[in-house]
Parts: sequence; C-alpha cells; structure tokens
Amino acid sequence: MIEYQNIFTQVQVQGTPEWGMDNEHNMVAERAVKPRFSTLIGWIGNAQLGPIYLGYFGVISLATGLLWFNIVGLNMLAQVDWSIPEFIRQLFWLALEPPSPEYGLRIPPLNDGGWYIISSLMLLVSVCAWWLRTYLLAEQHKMGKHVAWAFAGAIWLFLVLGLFRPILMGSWSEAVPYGIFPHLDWTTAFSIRYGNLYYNPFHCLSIVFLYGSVLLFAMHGATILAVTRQGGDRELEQIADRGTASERAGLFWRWTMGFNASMEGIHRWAWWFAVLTPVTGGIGILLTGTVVDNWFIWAQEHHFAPAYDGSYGYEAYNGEGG
Ligand code: 07D
Repeated sequence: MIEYQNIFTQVQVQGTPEWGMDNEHNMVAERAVKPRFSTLIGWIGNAQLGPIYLGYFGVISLATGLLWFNIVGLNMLAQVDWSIPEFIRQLFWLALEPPSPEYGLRIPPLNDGGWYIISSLMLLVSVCAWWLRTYLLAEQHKMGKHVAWAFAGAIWLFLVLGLFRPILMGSWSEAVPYGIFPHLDWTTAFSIRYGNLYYNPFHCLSIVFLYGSVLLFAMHGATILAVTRQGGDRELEQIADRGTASERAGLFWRWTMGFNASMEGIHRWAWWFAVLTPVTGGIGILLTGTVVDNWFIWAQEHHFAPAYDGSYGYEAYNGEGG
C-alpha cells in the first residue's frame, strides 16, 4: 500500500497521455512530439515527456537560436583549421570574440567581429521570441504572466551586457565573447578594469538576492518535503483550505525564527528574490564605465573602502587630517 508520495517515494502515474486543455481547439496543429513515458524522467519529475507546443514564435526561436549556435561553432571550428580533434581538445578555450574597439559601433568585416554581430542578432531574436512564447502560452492557458516577467528580468541583464552598455560606451567591443573560458576571462577582466566589482553596490545587491534565492529555495523545498505526509506538496489545496500541513509548516518556522511566510506568500518571496538578482545586477553593469570608472576609488570616496593609510578616510572627511 502507498502511504504517501514525495520526491523520494514517488509513485509514477503512467496511463493515457495527458494532452492538456484546448477547449477552443486552436493548439492542435502546433503540438508536436507524440507523448511517451520515461521511468527515468519520472524519478525527477513527471514521467510523461511531450507533447511540446511549437507555435510560430517557438519555430522562430529555435531556428534563430540554432543559427547563433552554429555560427559560433563554425567560427570556432575555422579557428582550429576545421580539425574536429583540435575542436574537441580546445573547445573550452575557443571563442567567437566581439569586434575590436577601433570599429566602435560600426559593422566590421565578417572575420573581424562581423560574425559576432550577426550571431548576436540571431541570439537576440531567439531570446525575444522565447519570451513572447512564455507570454502567449500563459495567455492561452489563462494564467498570470509571472514567468514572462521574471524571464524579462533575466533578459534585462542579458540586454545590458550585450546591447545597452556597449551602445552607451560607443563600442561593440564591450560585449561579452561567446566561449566557455573566454566569457569567464571577460568577467574577470571587466571587474579588474573597473576597479573591482565587489565594491559595486549593485553587484553586492545582486549577490544578496542570488544567495537569498538559494536560501529561500532550500527552506521552501525542505519545508514542503517535510510536510508531504500531511499533503503539503498539494500546495493549491493548502492555499485554499489550510490543512494540517500548512499549519504545521507555519508553526515550525514561527517557533524557529518568530516569523512564517504564508503558503502563497513564500512564492512571492521566491519570485522577487529571483527577479531582483538580474534586475539589480543589470543596474550595476549599466553604471560601470558609463557613470563610475573605478568602483574601488568610488568606494573610498564613499568611505567604505579603506584609504591607502588603512583608515576609511573619516579623519580626512571630518577635517581631522590623516
Ligand atoms: C547572465 C543574464 C540572463 C541570461 C539570459 C539567457 C543564452 C543562450 C545557450 C544553453 C545570470 C540568454 C541565453 C545566452 C544559452 C545555450 C546553448 C543571468 C544572466 C537571458 N560574483 N560578476 C554577477 C558573484 C565576482 C562580474 C551576478 C559571486 C568578481 C561581472 C551575480 C561572487 C568578478 C558580472 C554574481 C562574484 C565578478 C557579475 C550575476 C563571488 C570577477 C555581471 C547574476 C562569491 C570574476 C553580473 C552586477 C545572474 C552582474 C555578475 C555573483 C565575484 C564579475 C549576483 C557570488 C569580483 C562582470 N555576479 N564577480 O543572475 O549582474 O546571472 O553584475 O566571488 O555582469 Mg560577480
């Protein structure tokens, strides 16, 4: 007999595939891939795989996304003289780099950053089409647009890094290269060039929300798993009619730390923490090099990085010398 189900003791439901609602019959043509079941997938989620809704923007997004991916890959392959073994060996170090600074915001020759610009345009279209897909599918399902607006938060940072800031700086060379280690090199170089990103308060805020999201996610995930035997994982029912699971979970946190989120509110906490990570991050990147040229000196001027004599400049600030 099955006593209760949670992620560790999951009963996999496998029967007639669920196609989802389509009362107006306007999604039939777009739904692709015959649904099937996978026990392996069932261990970590729903055992049913597919169908997938393609639609107009899904096709655009996949096509342009693949173009971006292939342009980047073929450029990397060209850099190793079309040698597949070298491509595999050097893959993590290879990059499609943005144009060099002398081109400013002009379009350079293909092999001097032109491919970078073309592929970036493809990526931009792909990401935007995928965003539209999240918006329109939510509309078709008569859902709120929370996923689309959260995704827009991430797209804000993506646009700041690759479009808005390069335009404000007057050069495409400011954009991030496509490559595994090269984009890490870019990140480090960016931090060093602008005097250590740790002193950028928006980088601080972004980390607060990033780590905060991790903490909230762990707390929420753990709480729900801990009350699945009372039906806590059926969150909607628990919101509409607070059962023993919500009461117990709330009581646990109130006793532990004096406060408990509500069954609905915890998801608002999660949404805001996640969304504010790239939103604050994007503000920080946009200010870098445009408004602030050196975050360490900026922090010294604002008395939270030590001056070179080891003080925080208070004496000098208060007119007391030193
Ligand atoms: C990147 C944007 C949205 C992405 C989208 C997806 C594709 C297609 C293709 C799968 C994530 C587009 C789709 C590309 C994919 C296929 C095939 C969201 C993104 C829409 N930092 N740092 C952050 C920490 C340092 C630096 C954020 C920690 C150093 C720079 C975050 C530390 C230096 C930038 C964060 C640390 C440095 C950041 C990212 C510790 C040098 C940014 C938030 C412990 C290494 C970015 C304000 C995010 C930012 C950023 C964390 C250290 C540089 C909070 C924990 C001091 C240049 N850092 N960092 O959600 O926003 O990213 O900064 O040391 O640009 Mg940092």
